[in-house]
Amino acid sequence: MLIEKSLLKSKIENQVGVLFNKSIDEANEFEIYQGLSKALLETISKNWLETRKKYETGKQAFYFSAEFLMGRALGNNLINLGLDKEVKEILKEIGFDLNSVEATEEDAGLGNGGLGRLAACFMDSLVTLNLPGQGYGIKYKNGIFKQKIVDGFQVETPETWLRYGDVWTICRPCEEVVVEFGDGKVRAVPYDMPVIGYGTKNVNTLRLWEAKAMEELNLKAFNDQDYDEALKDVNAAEDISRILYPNDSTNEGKKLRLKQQYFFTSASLQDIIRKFKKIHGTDFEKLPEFVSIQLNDTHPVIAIPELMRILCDVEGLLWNDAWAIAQKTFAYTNHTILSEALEKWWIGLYEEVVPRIFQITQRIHFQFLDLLEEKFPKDKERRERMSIIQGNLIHMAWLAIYGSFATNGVAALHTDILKHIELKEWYELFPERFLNKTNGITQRRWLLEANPELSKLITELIGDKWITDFSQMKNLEKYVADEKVTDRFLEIKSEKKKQLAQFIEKTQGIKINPDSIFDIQIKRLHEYKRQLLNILHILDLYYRLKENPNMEIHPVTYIFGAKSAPGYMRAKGTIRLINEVAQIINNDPEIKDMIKVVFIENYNVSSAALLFPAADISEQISTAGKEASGTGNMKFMINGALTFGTLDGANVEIVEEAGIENNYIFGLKVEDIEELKKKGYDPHVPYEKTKGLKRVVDALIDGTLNDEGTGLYKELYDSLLKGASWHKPDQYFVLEDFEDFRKTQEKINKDFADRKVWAKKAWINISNGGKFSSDRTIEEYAKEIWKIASQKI
Ligand code: 26Q
Repeated sequence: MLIEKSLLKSKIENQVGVLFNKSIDEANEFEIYQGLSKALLETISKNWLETRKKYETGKQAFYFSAEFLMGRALGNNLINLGLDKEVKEILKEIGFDLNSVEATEEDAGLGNGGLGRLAACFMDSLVTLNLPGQGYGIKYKNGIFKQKIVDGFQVETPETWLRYGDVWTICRPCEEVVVEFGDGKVRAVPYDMPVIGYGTKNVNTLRLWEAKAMEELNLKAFNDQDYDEALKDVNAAEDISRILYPNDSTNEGKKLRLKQQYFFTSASLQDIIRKFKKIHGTDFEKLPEFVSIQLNDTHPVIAIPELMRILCDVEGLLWNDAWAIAQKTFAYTNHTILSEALEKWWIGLYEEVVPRIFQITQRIHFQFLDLLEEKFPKDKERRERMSIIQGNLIHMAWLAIYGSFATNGVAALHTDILKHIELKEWYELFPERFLNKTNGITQRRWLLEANPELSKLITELIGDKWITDFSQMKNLEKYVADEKVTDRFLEIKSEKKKQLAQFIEKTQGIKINPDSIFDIQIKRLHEYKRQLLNILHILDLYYRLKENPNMEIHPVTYIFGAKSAPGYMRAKGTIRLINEVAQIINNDPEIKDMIKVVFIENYNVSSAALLFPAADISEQISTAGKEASGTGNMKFMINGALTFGTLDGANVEIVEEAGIENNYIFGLKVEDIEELKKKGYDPHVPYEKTKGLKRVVDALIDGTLNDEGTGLYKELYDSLLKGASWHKPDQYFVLEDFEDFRKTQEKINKDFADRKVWAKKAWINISNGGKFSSDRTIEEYAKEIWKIASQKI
């Protein structure tokens, strides 16, 4: 045991005293949360220090990411420390309920969605595997916005997780560094968050940088009573780490965003180099032997020219030597093929923000042109397609591939599309650099913590090794014919559905039937993810039920959760549409609760933990080829939901593992779409010929539905049938896939009735989820890319 119960209890009392000068009986739940967290931090502090020292001398991997979507820390840390039961008892003794105490913690929402949450799962796996790996990012003062739904519309309000500081992070003032921009310098102040592993004493670090002005106040201006001027530099500096950009799929070439990227990568590299020099001196050829840096998408790719600057300008290396080092140090992960998401910076802006880095980027660009000329002499078209600087745009993905030793996709299908379609010519040039690393998720948070009931059953059957070796899940498969087991699964599922129903009633005021099918789509709102297809089908089902009240269906509850980028009108229109359809259906007495529609306000990591375990159906319905991997699909699977999806991203591997017959696959495949595009796709064809489709599409504009004069629904209608200069109509094939979607939903509805058969399918999914642990993913990165080995303290 890490700490005796009585000692921990007195530490909590002590911390509540230190922090708030209160006795336990005076403290409220939030104060207990803080006191308890500080007591835990104190408990692990020696191990944390020891881990840092242990890692110092060997090779380390650094995960550079603009986003870490950590969610809440306390519950997860208690479980990983094995202290959850003890602390529950301690709190009970002093008159508190652990769940209510945990609920006072704000989510650390320092990410948009999949990419940010992946980084958080990776942190958990790295430490649990005792791997010397550290995260580097930004300590945003405001994370992803809080979503309010007002009259069905999304309204954004600022998120303020740091309002009362964060008890889990510690400031390290003496490791501050200075980052220089074209218009002046700022200080980067490091804050460290401990990353606590499961069943290990190792404690890893997530280092987040906060931007501060060189001077806290312009005193002269202040004395002259020019108060705006007095704080001008302070605000300009602090703006850099003020807010997370809420875009997750469109590249906005904003100056502040570029500043954020340079700010955290420069600070992190300076930190890494300083520590390297302390141990190895100036023997920089050795850098790749001791340091691997993973670039999480293109957001931190400016690190490549920044390392060149540090090595050449500061440390005095020759260009060619420095380049060889940089190329062997960086690896790059691609998370998207959507062209609108690929980061490109306008050279004018880039030069203004980071003038020296611009010169270096230009030199890299010319050097790459020389290489191309050598390999493909006089191939002008190829040169134009592959140039790092194209016209007046800097193409960050090209810089990443050229400046690194590895480029990976995040699911098998995605990597194939990169190699053979999107990055075909790059693959031709550097075939040995391309790798696949199928994403994973941590079973500690998404099963052990989120679904203790199912976890208990699993442990009873196969022991608890699965918690750190998820391939053990396969041992569950032999119970598939044991009805005692599958019945228990059904009971647990029913319990999780009741818990979610309670939450929904409390937070949304909607009563739902726990015996209905829980059909859940939770993810960022984007056209390619096709929430529109889902809601149009629900509307069609509603109309069919109205026409034919005797139609036999099993009751279904359709649940959505999604944030839209604030400026993304079609996504916002879809949210409004979902909410309006929900209003209509939920309040129609003729429907007699056969269908219900719920939109979960402010979907985040904490509500996700309630949603995944309660699902019967996991909606993964993206246009084939568009979803790089998906990770929610994996969280549903290991909690016994069946996938209703297209053959896209990691869905392909999910059905490979669990069997296509145990899931519901529909719709166009990547090849079908290629072919259809070649033939020429006209969405008016399915619109006219698919029974009932015209009715629901027309409802967007014929007055049936009301967007309160915003034009949002007309915009959705046009996206399906009219297109625009920059895209063809229905570029995501919503109308073409409608019929198969409906047919497959009908099959699901019928199949659900046979509870025993359904339970077996769910059980097979659970038993075959082993591959989708982020432990497996991280082991692959560690062995094949970073070449690091575990270092247990
Ligand atoms: C880019 C430029 C300017 C501002 C913002 C951005 C930006 C920010 C976030 C672009 C993309 C993102 C996030 C992307 C993301 O979450 N991608 C998802 O990554 C997951 C993990 O690999 C995959 O499972 C998903 O398929 C993929 O969509």
